Amino acid sequence: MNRQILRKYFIMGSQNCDKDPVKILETAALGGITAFQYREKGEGSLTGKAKLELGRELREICRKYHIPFIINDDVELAEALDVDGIHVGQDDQSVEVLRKIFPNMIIGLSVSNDEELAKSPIELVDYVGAGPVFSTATKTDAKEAVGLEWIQTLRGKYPDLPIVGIGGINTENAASVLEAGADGVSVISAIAKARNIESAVEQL
Ligand code: TZP
Ligand code: MG
Repeated sequence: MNRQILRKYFIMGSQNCDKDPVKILETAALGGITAFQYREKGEGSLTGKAKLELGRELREICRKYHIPFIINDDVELAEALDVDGIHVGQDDQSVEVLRKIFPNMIIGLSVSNDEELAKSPIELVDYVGAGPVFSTATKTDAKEAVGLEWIQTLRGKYPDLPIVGIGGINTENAASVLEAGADGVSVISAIAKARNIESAVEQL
């Protein structure tokens, strides 16, 4: 995987949007995001046919702008939307199973601490999501913030592993995440809720 796709990695589902998700993604694409994750999850999120339909529209935008489209933990949609990648957490579909089903797909895994790292098949994933770096209100069941130290620790242990920071990252603190050793920043609210989406993406 080209690690540069992690540089400005936008994550979004309809539950994160105060306006049309399709417009938000298109504006973010124009602004220069390098990857997109469709994460339809949590309170107010779509399911079933509605989730699929929105996924199709967002998939099309990513094709148009040549942005990798990654689905959050949904094997069915991974197939239906012909995605570029799938991202899973520690309690989701196992990476071992995913790698068997999708030998060539980008697979991302969230890793929040040493205990999770110890049971993670790092050799099977293309990148890890490290965090929450800072505290966040976006994910109600997010773990305690792990700080920049967790990025530094992971980078120290895995000099060549593609790493993207997540959680509470914004235009003010993004540079510190890169300085700590991450290849990029993944954000929800810093883009989805930005007053000027294009300039937010530029500043990240
Ligand atoms: N996983 C850990 S924190 C988080 C996810 C999905 C939410 C990040 O949202 P924000 O708005 O960028 O803090
Ligand atoms: Mg998950």
